[in-house]
Amino acid sequence: MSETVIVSVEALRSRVAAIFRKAGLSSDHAGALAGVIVAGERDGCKSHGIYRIEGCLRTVKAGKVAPDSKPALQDDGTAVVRVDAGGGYSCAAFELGAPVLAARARSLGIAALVINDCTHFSALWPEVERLTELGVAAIAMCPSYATVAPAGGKDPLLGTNPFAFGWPRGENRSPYVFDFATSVAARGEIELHRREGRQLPEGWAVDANGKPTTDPEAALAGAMLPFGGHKGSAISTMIELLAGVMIGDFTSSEALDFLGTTALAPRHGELIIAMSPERFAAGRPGDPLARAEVLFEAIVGQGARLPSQRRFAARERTLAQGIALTADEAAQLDRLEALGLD
Ligand code: NDP
Ligand code: PYC
Repeated sequence: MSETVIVSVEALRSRVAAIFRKAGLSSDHAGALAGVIVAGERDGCKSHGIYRIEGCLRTVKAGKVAPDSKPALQDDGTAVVRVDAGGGYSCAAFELGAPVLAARARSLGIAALVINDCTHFSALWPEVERLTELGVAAIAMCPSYATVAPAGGKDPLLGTNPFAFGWPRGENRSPYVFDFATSVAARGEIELHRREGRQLPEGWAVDANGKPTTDPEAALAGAMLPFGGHKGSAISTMIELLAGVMIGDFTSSEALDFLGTTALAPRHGELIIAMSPERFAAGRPGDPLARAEVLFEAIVGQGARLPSQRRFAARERTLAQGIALTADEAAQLDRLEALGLD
């Protein structure tokens, strides 16, 4: 077994933030990026963990993300709250908009946060989880860049378009959260298979000729497939419409045209909808949070697990014992620390 290096969550966060600051990102962006990347390692979500640092740095070096943009809140008191990310990474824009979104959802029952003109590479569960901490249920979605063929087709058109949902369960329980790519697997998973020299499971992708493949290189050069055939394809198309067309931002196809490569983090927008269960259930019998618990207990009672249960267990473990990095990952981190932007 290859050696591992144990690092605490806090120590890793400060090392990753320092790498980003050294590469020219403002402290706000560096801290927000380090927060989501290290949350990925902490929770055992490697496809959006530290391996993403290099792609973020490449995007800065290519001049395709504004390293010191100041996200700007546009709030006219209505149900649609907007943050213009100014071409910067999305994470700081979300941090600015989230408290306003939650407060608006609590007062109106429902509200949406539109993030425009952001560079986006991260998982969405940190966002819906944050909103559950603010007492609201939330749905988050965004396009990506065109890498997925619609069901029945063979050419990349849709993105891996992530879709996440969170439901608050009070202070003493972890929220109900799911978050998945609308492709069979996230592109990050395919990239990790490529790096580790592993074949893909069948059904993930087709090669450039539209033939099924388990070779990660051929999959990256061909097209990924939507999950659930026509059903995933339709959900992914909905995300292009709601979180691309409707919010006046790039679709996945336009994002790829803008960037010209999938080697950098894509520029587009994001849509997050927050709802207050108490406001929706007002005047109806039963407490919605208590009724939700009955449902969760019935799921778990059959021996099934709730989504994010694995993640929360990983979090408990790493917060107590630290994060185990492989020797390669530790060496890569050392190399990145020695680098500046050049
Ligand atoms: P997974 O298939 O790994 O997991 C999807 C969800 O299903 C998770 O919430 C997971 O919980 C849950 N789950 C998995 N197995 C079970 C089970 N047996 N029972 C109940 N629930 C289960 O995710 P993907 O590979 O599709 O996506 C990974 C990440 O990639 C996501 O966080 C997504 O946001 C991100 N992504 C980001 C993109 C972007 O453009 N920014 C594009 C595409 C993806 P658990 O974690 O506990 O296993
Ligand atoms: O893993 O599919 C992915 C992805 C695309 C952009 C960010 N993550």
